[in-house]
This record gives sequence, structure tokens and C-alpha cells, in this order.
Amino acid sequence: MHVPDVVIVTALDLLSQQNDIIESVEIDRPGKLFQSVNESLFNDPNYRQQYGLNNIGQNVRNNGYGLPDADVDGYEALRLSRGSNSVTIAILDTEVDEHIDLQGRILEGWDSFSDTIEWSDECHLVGHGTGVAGVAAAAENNRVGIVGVNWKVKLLPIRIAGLCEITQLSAGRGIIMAADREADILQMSFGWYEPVVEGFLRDASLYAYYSGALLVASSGNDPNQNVAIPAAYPEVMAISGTDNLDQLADFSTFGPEISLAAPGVDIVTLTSTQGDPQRRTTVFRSGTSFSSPYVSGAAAHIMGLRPELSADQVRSILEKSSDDLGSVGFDNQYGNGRLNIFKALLWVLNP
Ligand SMILES: [Ca+2]
Ligand SMILES: [Ca+2]
Ligand SMILES: [Ca+2]
Repeated sequence: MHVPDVVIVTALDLLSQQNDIIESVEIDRPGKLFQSVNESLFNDPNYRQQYGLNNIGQNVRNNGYGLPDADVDGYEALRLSRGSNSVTIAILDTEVDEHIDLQGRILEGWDSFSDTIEWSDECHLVGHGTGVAGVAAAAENNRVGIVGVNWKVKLLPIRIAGLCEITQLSAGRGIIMAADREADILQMSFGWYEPVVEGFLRDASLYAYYSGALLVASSGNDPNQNVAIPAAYPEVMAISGTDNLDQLADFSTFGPEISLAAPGVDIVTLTSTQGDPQRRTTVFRSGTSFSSPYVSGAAAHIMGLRPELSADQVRSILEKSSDDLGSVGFDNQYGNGRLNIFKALLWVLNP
């Protein structure tokens, strides 16, 4: 309740006249504790290294000091949303391990790969899918690992890669399965440097798009190539990668298909538990594989707040609310700009 100043003044005046029982009267005022944000907010041991969420100029891995606020404003965003467990991101990747930092969030998945190609534990140990899932969804304030973009979203692991390889058949089947399982977002950190042509992979992407899912994919890790498919498909958001200075990563593929950029250099995230769920290992990864899940986690925030929005509307909000970098307006490196989750959520809450 807001009390008008005039009422307060009158009340103080009346109270101070009771000087036989009240010695003096004054207004109490709220104060602040002077702890810096990155020290106090999260107890997750690797949070301070997560410049992508909150860049305070920290020097991650001794690769140089960052540019303050060259980040997705993940810290500010938490004031507006903590995520929703009614939203699901399909992680189309290698396996997503039952890492303790993803506890309770992993739905029963599906394997599109092992019945098409033989696989071994070799690729499982890479932990690629677990790292992608961590960026989007690791739990906050659990004294484990990192802080994900979204703390409640469910994860649907769709294994499409094994033996460190991936085929368009396994990927396409996984995309169709993710759509049929009604995943809201398809997170795709893989691709092929091939032109956009008709075929099974394209058909699968269109099937998922027309079923209402938001498709998010990494642009690729070769600056001399065109944006990879499926990222280059018009129905898919293509995400390039930036560093802690908001510069395009030197490995990032770019081109006119880029929708957004997001942090992709020296990203600390989860890795394989090697079968031991108590294993809490984290690792640094670089690549557009790890920039695109920032966007998936952000999209899941929007869908949690406004479930009636279409995937196209969510995409549009993310693009319009991004921070323009490079040349003014759209450019081939950053697309519409670098993701800003806080601004996206402000847009959603105050359209
Ligand atoms: Ca910031
Ligand atoms: Ca954590
Ligand atoms: Ca620009």
C-alpha cells in the first residue's frame, strides 16, 4: 500500500505531540548491503566465470579482461522470470547426462542414432550434449557447477549423434520426434556446410516448424564457410558466437542468415559425468554449439511468461530486443544483434 506523504507528515505530527509517552518520532528507511553482485547472488562455484550471463570485466581463463556488460543481461533477467517447467527444450545432440546440476529436469528421451549406426562410449565421454544443456538449463544456487539461463525448463534429450559423427538421417528423425513429443524449442548445435536444398533434413525442419516449435541452431565454427544447415534454413534461428568483448568469435560462421549472436568463447559449462551422477565436473567450451543454447533458454523464459505467443512471435521479440553490435542495424556477423534476455523479457511484460 502506498501512503501519501501528507498522511505520513500528519501522523508524525500527531505522534510527536504525545510527548508524555513518546520521546521522538522518525521514519525508518530501507538500506542496502554492500556486497558485489557476482559474489553474493549465486553460490554455484563457477558462476564468477560466466561472463556470458553477467560480464563485470572478469578475466576468464587469463585470456584477457572482459568488456563490462558484454553479456546477455542474465543477472538482470532473473528479476523478471525464473523460468517455467511447462516449457520443454529438446536437446538434439549427443547424450545429456544425469548431471546433478540438471537434476529433475531431464525427461525420458529418445535415441535416433543407435539403431542407424553402431556407437561406442567414445563419443559419450565428449559430453557435448550435457554442455549444451548446461548453458540453457543448469540449476541456480545449488552449490554445483554453473548457473543456466533458465532454471525450470524441462529438457528432452534426443540423441542424434554418436561415434562423434552425425548423419542427416539421424538428425532429421530426431527433429521429427522432438516435434511429435511437443517440444517447444529445438536446440540444434550441429550442422553441415551445405547449401539449402530440399531433402529429408529440410522436410523435417519444416515439419517441426509447422507443428509450432521454435528451431534454434548454431551457425557453424568456420568463418570461411556459409552458414551451415539447418541454421541457414529460413524457419530456423541461426546463432553466431561472440567473446567477452562483444566481438564476433574468430571461429564463428556468419552470413545473411544470422538471426542473433550470443556468447560462445570460453563458456564454462557441465560435462560428462562418466556414469557417476555425483560427478560435478565443469569444463570450458568454445563454439557456436554453446552460444545457441543461450537463445533457447531465453526463448523458454518468454514462452513461460506468455504461453500464447507463437514461435514466430518469440523469435521476433528476441531479435527486436537484442543489442545492436557492429554496423548499425542488421549485419551478417551479429544478425539483429547480441541476445539480451533482460530486454526481451521487458518487451514481453510491457509490449
Ligand atoms: Ca550485463
Ligand atoms: Ca548450479
Ligand atoms: Ca549491427
